[in-house]
Amino acid sequence: MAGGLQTLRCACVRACAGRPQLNDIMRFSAFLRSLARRAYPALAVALLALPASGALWLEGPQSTFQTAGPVAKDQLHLFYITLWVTLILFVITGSALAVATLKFRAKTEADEHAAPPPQSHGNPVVELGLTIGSIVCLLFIAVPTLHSIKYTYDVENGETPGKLAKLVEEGKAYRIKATGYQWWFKFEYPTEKTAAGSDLVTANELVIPAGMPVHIDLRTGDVIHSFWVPKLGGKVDMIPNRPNHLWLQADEPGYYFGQCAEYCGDSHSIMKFRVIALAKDDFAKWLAAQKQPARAAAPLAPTPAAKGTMAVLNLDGRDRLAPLAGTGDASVAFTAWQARQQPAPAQENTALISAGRRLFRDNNCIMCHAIRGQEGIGTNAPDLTHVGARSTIAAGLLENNPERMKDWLIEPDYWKPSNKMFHGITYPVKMAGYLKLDESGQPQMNPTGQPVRNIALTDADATALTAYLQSLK
Ligand code: HEC
Ligand SMILES: [Cu+2]
Repeated sequence: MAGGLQTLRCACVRACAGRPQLNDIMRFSAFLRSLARRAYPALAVALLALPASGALWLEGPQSTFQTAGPVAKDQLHLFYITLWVTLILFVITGSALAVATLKFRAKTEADEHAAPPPQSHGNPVVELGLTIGSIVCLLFIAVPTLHSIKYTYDVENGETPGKLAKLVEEGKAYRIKATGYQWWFKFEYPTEKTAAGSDLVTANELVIPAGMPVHIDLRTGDVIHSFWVPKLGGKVDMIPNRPNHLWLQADEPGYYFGQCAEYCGDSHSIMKFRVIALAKDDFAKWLAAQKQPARAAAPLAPTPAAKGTMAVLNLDGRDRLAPLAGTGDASVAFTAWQARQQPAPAQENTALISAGRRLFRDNNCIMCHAIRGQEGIGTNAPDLTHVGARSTIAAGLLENNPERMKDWLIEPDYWKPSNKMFHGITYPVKMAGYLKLDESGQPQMNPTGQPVRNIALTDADATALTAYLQSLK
């Protein structure tokens, strides 16, 4: 191999200096042949390993090959059209290349020295034929593409705000607003009013009616994000100062996995969400429960006595990639989600819950998070009014169970690097999270160079907060 590289180098040097010597060319082609001898087995191993590694498996929670609604179906159909056209072109040009290479290659020493064949320039039939052929191929792709763009943009017969409003009123379509934030999603229901008269708001788990087109207005609270539910449809960008929208429909009730699909900063890859599609009655029931203020499982406790020491998360044994319930099997996740909708008062510790509610109020949590009907009033972070009824926390990253929630509350930054709960929000308003910020929005440092804590929870604090948040069904 080293000899081969040496040959390559001197062939190049001579090629630049002038005409390469015949000797170099022959040694170089011998080198290429030896490379090919080694490459074939490597290629064969790679081809065998590919399906074994699962890379060619076309199923999974975010597979676009297992569609569950008309928009995703249309997009898959378009993919297949493009695939077939390009595959046929690949086979034709690939075969022509293979035939030319094999049939006309230099087989003997004499061939290597033979004069080049007569050169031809310009052949109107070939040139016109190739041009027309290319146009036909492009049309085969372009026509369905344009059709899909139109089809997937607007709910049928809902192309204008007025027409859409009529469909929504008649119960033929549904409307939702989704806003991306670094690194979570807010979902608003403009047609559903809470008892207090505000629009219903939730986060990270989008519940929709099944079997009905859902128009989703896409906005962003900061940078560009992109909304994508592979089995249902997308992806459309959420762009600052540019209202966008899409529609999708889940044909059957179920649990679907979504993902931000536009790089948006440190924790982009774990900016996920879920879509839960419910049958008509179940959806109505869910809406009625969500419109209720937060469940008051216990009153606000009096201010607690002196604090203990801050909790330190023992990182050993905490697997950042621990699978969520139902990852890969949406029906398990759906059942788990349904089971979370009902409170279980028998298993609740009301003293702990009231202490947690007090801690929530006293630790600034209320400035970022809303808990409707109780102390939380913030709107720049996920709405927690019914957080106990969600199946995931931290934008689809962690399973929502007491252990995981406590882990998250003690050290959010370990789970989601740079997240705004730990580092504080600086846009559109400045709000300190777990770290204290200086005037410019940077973390304040103490003399030893450590960031100053604004929120520091003890282990007992985190346990009580968890009990409180879990009770919010
Ligand atoms: C500076 C604003 C801020 C403060 C203060 C704050 N949070 Fe958060 N919190 C956030 C943001 C932003 C997220 C979303 C993080 C993400 O997923 O990227 C979040 C996420 C959460 C979640 C997960 C919600 C979900 O559905 O994914 C819980 C639970 C939570 N916070 C509880 C608390 C508690 C308890 C406190 C007080 C100890 C607190 N937060 C203080 C901003 C804040
Ligand atoms: Cu994003």
